[in-house]
Amino acid sequence: MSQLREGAIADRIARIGDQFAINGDFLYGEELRNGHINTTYRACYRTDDGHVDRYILQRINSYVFKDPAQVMKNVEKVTRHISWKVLRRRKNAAGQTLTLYPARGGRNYINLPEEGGMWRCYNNIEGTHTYDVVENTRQAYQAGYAFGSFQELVSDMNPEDIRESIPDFHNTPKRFDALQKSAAVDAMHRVDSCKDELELVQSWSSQFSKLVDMQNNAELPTRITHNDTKINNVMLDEDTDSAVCVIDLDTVMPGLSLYDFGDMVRSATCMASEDEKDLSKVRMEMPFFESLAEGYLDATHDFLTKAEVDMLAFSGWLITAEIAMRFLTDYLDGDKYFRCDYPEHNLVRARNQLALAKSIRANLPRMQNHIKKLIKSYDD
Ligand code: GN1
Ligand code: MG
Repeated sequence: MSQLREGAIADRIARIGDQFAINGDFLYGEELRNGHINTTYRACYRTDDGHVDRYILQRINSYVFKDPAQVMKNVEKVTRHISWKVLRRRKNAAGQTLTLYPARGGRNYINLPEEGGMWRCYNNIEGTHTYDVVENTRQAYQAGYAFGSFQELVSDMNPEDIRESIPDFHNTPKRFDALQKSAAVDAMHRVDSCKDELELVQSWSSQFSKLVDMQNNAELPTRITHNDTKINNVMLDEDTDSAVCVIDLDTVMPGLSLYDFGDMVRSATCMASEDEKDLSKVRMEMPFFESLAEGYLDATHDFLTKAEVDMLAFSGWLITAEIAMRFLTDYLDGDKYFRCDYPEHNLVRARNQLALAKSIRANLPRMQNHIKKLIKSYDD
């Protein structure tokens, strides 16, 4: 990340910052490139009394989020509810939760067509950092604890207040249907390069509807969930690596707790990044899974149902297969959804996630046993 004091991007960051309730002189900006969807900048200002204040400026991708104003309504409610709860519970929690800054015109966001659309401004959570890939079991535990705590924090919100920001976001059978359609259309003439991957996914497809079927039969509760629980969406204290808060709230909506847990298994138990081409490095590490599950259950065992607990291990495999399908669909469609750095990027990611899904699948019995052991320890 380079600090930009002048030039086209620095000018742009300063221009966008001018639209928000920020006080001080613009010092520098930097682009944060760890998400696949939104454009994110950090902007630094020097205040009159000599402090340096940092803010996050973010453009909401309107190809992905068809109704950004609705996304912002959700985000406003969730950030306020969490701030209310955390500030009442924890001393010195000011600045440790996400807060939106007012924009010119009276909203917490502003439409700037000349800057590509809708922008918002958050506080920068100071004294924290994120990891793009997990490095040790402590980080895995903290990620599980952070997202489990998030589920508790939003559990007393009114679900009717929160709208679906992306319909059928984690509907795995629909993701499979979309992939098949894209393969049939083959708009970019890419199907020949991913025949094996399509075959593998096809061979797994009878299991894709498991969780949505259970939800439709009311065997699993619908909760307000995060839906994008990647390890790099957890802010950890930069000295102690303890979880401080979770970010990226655009997909907070009614859903299944299991997809949240599953996405953590996907992103917090493998030491290789989604971009890794050497598939021999792509595997689930059992000790990371054990710590992750422990952190998550420490925060959630009081309220999870037995059916949820029973499906935790399975959910890790399911969402990894789902995301592989989403990357593959985008590859076939011509890379419209995920930010790509080169033409086969989505194919590389899909292959990587399929390798990870295979590794998780091979470990399911061990994962299941570990969950049972943990659950028993709370009963003892
Ligand atoms: C996207 O924005 P980011 O990078 O946190 C995607 C997630 C995927 C993830 C895969 C809104 O998340 O669903 O799991 O990429 N977000 C959206 O890395 O589609
Ligand atoms: Mg995201």
